[in-house]
Amino acid sequence: MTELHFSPEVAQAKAEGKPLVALESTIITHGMPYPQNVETARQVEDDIRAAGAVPATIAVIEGRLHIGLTGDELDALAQAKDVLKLSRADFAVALATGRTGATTVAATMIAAHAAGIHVFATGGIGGVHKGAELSFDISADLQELALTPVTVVAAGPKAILDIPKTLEVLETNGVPVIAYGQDEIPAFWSRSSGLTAPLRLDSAAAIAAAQLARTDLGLTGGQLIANPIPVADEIPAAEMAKAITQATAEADAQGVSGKAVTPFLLDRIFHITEGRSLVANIALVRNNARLAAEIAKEITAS
Ligand code: PSU
Ligand code: MN
Repeated sequence: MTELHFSPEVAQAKAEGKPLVALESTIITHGMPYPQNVETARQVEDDIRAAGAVPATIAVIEGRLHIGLTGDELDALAQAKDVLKLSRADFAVALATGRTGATTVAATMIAAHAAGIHVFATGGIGGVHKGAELSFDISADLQELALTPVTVVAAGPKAILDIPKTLEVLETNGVPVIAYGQDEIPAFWSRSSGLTAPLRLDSAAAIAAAQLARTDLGLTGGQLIANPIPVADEIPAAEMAKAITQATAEADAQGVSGKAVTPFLLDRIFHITEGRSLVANIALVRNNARLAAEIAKEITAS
């Protein structure tokens, strides 16, 4: 069996029954530039601690599955070259061959579940890409939500995706998509998408109770919580649309495909918006971490 390597902080939290929040590492290696990536990772961990829970950043380092990273491990990963981007399909091969890889939402859910962690905070999940009817590019994150019982807090589907198709696939797979505190599904950089969310809940306690009710029913799978970006940090959808259109056209023109699509688009949008997209991204991840901590505390208390 694959051994889990717990950081001292996470090992202690587990021994004491403290609430834990999992964090992914692809956002660090493939989602943000250095040094903002490591600064954000540390800040998000601190936000979770300040809220009374314990962060567990997950990554594969030289074939070992780490649940919680030390400060040095985080620094090294944030600057490392040739880090794999691991999803369900390649996770086990990376472990078996001693590689270093960052975990996507799908792989982080698998690892969190193996470690007994029920709640996970990130920025954005993968979804159905625009043009998927031709490319078939649908993130493995969506089926993972249907399989693995972890509540994932994100800021709603990013507009680089086809949001209506993403919601359809989630519905087909029986994944509850729950907007937090509003009727509309938020769209990552902006609070509004123009689409009503399939479900709405208004408290961390209700979100925790819903996950526990799934387990009681014997249902596999988790929940997607769509937490709107704070008002002060949002970028109106119309403003982002131009950057997204340009980035998507560049990806098409350069024939970018497969795993490279999401990191390519995020990097191009960062440059086209002159860094504004990143400022909003950091604010929403921190906001998601705080809500995830509250949900984890509710689950621990129940
Ligand atoms: N969306 C973001 N930032 C990210 C990602 C998605 O806004 O960093 C990362 C996550 O790790 C997610 C992965 O699980 O990209 C999805 O990649 P793909 O579309 O190749 O499945
Ligand atoms: Mn893909």
